[in-house]
Amino acid sequence: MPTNLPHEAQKALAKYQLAKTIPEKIKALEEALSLIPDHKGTEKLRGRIKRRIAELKREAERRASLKTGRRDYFTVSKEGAAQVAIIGSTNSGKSSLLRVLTNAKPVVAPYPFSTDKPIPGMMIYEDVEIQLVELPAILTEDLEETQYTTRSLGFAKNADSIIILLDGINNPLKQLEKILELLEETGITIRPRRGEIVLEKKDSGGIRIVSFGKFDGSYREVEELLKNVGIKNAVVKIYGDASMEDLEETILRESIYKKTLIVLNKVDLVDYETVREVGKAVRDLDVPFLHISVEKKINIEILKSKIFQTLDLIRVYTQKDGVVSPRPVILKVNSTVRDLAEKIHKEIAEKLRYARVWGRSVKIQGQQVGPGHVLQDGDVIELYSD
Ligand SMILES: Nc1nc2c(ncn2[C@@H]2O[C@H](COP(=O)(O)OP(=O)(O)OP(=O)(O)O)[C@@H](O)[C@H]2O)c(=O)[nH]1
Ligand SMILES: [Mg+2]
Repeated sequence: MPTNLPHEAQKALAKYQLAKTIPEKIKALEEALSLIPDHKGTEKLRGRIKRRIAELKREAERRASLKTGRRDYFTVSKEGAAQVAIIGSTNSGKSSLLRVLTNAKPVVAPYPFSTDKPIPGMMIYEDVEIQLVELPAILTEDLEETQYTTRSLGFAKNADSIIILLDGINNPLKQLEKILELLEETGITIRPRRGEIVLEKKDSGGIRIVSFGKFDGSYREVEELLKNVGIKNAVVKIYGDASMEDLEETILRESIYKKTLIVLNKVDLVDYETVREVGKAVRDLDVPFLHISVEKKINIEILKSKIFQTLDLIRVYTQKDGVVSPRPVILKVNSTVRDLAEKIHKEIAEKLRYARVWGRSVKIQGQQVGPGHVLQDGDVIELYSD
């Protein structure tokens, strides 16, 4: 953030920090934008403010649509181990994909907008049930926003992960670019974060930095930046590998990270060069990529396992008196024996003493471990409590 912002612009940004409602926030940012001169040095900041305004407007629109009662029709109750939202432009093959991966039978049609509400289907991957939800198209064939864009993206924001399905025969790179913009405006980050900054505003005590990782800014720079937007007292907590840029991001917006898989469809009609180009663009984002053809059944089995991998889940199996349960318990990656116990029953967790584990997380099969032991996919666990 340039430090020589006009005083009035600084005041407007400070007002934004204090604003409580969305209209107040939009007003303060629009004011700031009008007061920040447009040149090379302010380009990034202006861009950020513009995106944040768009995001706030979208959020306001979403809330308004909830009020008018359109909510129920866009709600799908979560079932299975996780919910995955399928988004994309119209005719990209979302319904076709849902048909091959799940038990659902949505309409597949060559004309646009054949799906006008979220459609759930259950995918079975080995012994795990994963709910996939096709969302109405977020882009038209001309890659413009649709009447569903806001609601579909609002839905995706609440899902456990996202599949972006690109139509290989309709300028996929442009599609990707548009979709990334829309996600950003919705406050969804799909690039894995190297670091995380948490900003806790306080009433007194000045600026303090607490670092649990690596940070490229100096104390003075942080203080200057925060002063610029009217924050005089705060604790800045840094986790992992973070930069001054990340701090600016934290100040202006509140986006959430979503695990995402980007899939290029209709490769039966696409030349190799396009597949390569799109693949490269996606890899530059550090997001997993796969090319498929639903029609010709190319890479469908691989897609299933990628969906499971992207969710970062593990399956573990409880054992009681020597009998292993045939149904897995689904946990997040890095879950511990304690997490498992909590998932089964609060009381079991409270009385948990130790466990015996068979599988990849232990060196000796049947090893005795404490509640803090980290489990791995496929482990078998017998819990011992008081
Ligand atoms: N050649 C080819 N055509 C495909 C493939 N997948 C889907 N299609 C065709 O693309 C058209 C659109 O498919 P849908 O599954 O209805 O697309 P959608 O994304 O659900 O579209 P809307 O819900 O209408 O936005 C249909 O004519 C499909 O047969 C594929 O892998 N290859
Ligand atoms: Mg459809």
